[in-house]
Amino acid sequence: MLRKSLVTLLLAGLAISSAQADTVAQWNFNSNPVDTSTSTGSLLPSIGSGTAGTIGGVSSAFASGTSNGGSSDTAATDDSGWQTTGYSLQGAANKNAGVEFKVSTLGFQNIVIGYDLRHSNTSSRYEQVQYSLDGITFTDIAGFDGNAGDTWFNGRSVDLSSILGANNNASFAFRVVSAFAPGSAAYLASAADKSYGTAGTWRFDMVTVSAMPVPEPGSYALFLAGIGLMGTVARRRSRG
Ligand SMILES: [Ca+2]
Ligand SMILES: [Ca+2]
Repeated sequence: MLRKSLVTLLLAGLAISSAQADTVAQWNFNSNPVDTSTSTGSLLPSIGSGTAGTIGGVSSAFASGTSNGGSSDTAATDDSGWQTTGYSLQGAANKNAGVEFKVSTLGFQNIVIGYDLRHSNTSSRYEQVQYSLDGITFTDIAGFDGNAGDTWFNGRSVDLSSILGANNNASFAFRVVSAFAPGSAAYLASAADKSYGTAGTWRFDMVTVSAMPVPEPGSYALFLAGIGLMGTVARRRSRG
């Protein structure tokens, strides 16, 4: 009888540790309801809640999420991406122009950011991802190289599980901004045979925040109780 309840308790514990990541928020930028134009879309999250906006003088519109190979969005029709342009002048404002997302991670831990991004020929080749724990101060966390023009780079992923302050945080935010080429003070164009230009575009799709639910205190207690009972049984057996 005791052994049976121990097994149940341990299975409960295993269920906690092997839980699947949840999608906290996601933007597919598609019109809701769908219409017949990819140049219309939505900045409201398609899953969860949060806000999306531009920074550093960047302007935005909507454009096809399927052209040039397309993003990972599986929408069969009316698949839009979030088109951004008006980036910083050459040699100016490194890591200041791009997009910003605010997503509360209350109730979640082990935060992972993902996105798809189409680089135009003359857009900044280098992307810098930054996170914020207070929505005000942003810190570099990962950089990406978009080394081709008119091309989608899908599945960008940044694991923030080592940033404990990102867990369970109502003020969590992140940015993707244009960055100078490494070791230089100039933007490089995504296409090798083109020059960087402020009219270059970055087109985002499937911006996603995923995470693990913070286990309920009760589940932890159950799991620890199970381990404790196992220890007691083992000690009794070794004495017997
Ligand atoms: Ca549309
Ligand atoms: Ca889309």
